[in-house]
Amino acid sequence: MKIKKNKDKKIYVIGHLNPDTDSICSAIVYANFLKHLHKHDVVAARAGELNSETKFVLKKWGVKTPQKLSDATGKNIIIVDHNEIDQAVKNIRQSNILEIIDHHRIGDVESIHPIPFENEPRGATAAIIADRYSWHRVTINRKMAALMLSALISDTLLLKSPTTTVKDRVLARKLAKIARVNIEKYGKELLNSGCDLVNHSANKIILTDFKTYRKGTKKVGVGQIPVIGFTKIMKKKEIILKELNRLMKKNNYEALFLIATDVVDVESHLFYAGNEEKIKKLFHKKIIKLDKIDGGYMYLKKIVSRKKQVQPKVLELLNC
Ligand SMILES: [Mn+2]
Repeated sequence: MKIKKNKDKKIYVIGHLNPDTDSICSAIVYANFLKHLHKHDVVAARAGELNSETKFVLKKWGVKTPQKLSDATGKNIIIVDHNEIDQAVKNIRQSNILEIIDHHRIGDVESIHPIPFENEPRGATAAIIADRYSWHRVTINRKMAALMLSALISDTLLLKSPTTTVKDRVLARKLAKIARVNIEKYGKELLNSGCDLVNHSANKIILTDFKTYRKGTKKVGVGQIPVIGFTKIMKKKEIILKELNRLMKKNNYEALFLIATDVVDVESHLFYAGNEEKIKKLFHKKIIKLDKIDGGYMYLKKIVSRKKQVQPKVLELLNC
């Protein structure tokens, strides 16, 4: 691997493609942290367009949208909230990765030099960064606390996801105090702001929060959409299944999934396209089929976390 001569001295802190609130807020709060440690050439960046929930958060707290980085070639990069090449900004292999902070499974991002790599099963990457502020005695101001709390609420669905740890709950209370918000009230407002996606096209519903997982040449993809109640998404079940099948064939996926998660009642419906026998064995749930459409969907009680509850299962599809 050869790195192009690096003229850009800046350090970009950047989250994953199809960025969510945690990816964007983690980039902002970590860039701010490094500035306090007198690293002034650090900037927060993003690998794609903001979703409506993240737009709500940045607007509410008067925070500037991070600059978009479309190609990492020759850049100094700090990766937050992911560590898989398929989820990273384009040409991450041609960049100089300086550090990784994440809360997902260990993926396939490689570095050239030994680098700090902190990965902890926490509710959000922003929670790991909040701890770092404390260790280094960097003050968390109101804005930073609000962004950290927003990321934590977003990734854990108001601390209801099984990814939420005891440390996260304690941290959320501390951050809410600094941000001067009521967690429940603000949390509901935040989660509501992300639930208009269901009104868009099937393509956008599937791909707005979409992750690809790869093993060798095989790959599976999982999108997730937050909803309040399943009425609206169920009206679109035909076009969603058709689009899942189309995208799977077009991009050579083994299988494609869409998790529609009710952020209030903490339950999901999982739509799929792919080998039915294999998918059935993964979840042991009743599959509902539609007339003349491949794929189907199932109801998943109490299942809301892609990384903890769905991804480990769908990855098994890549083992055979
Ligand atoms: Mn995250």
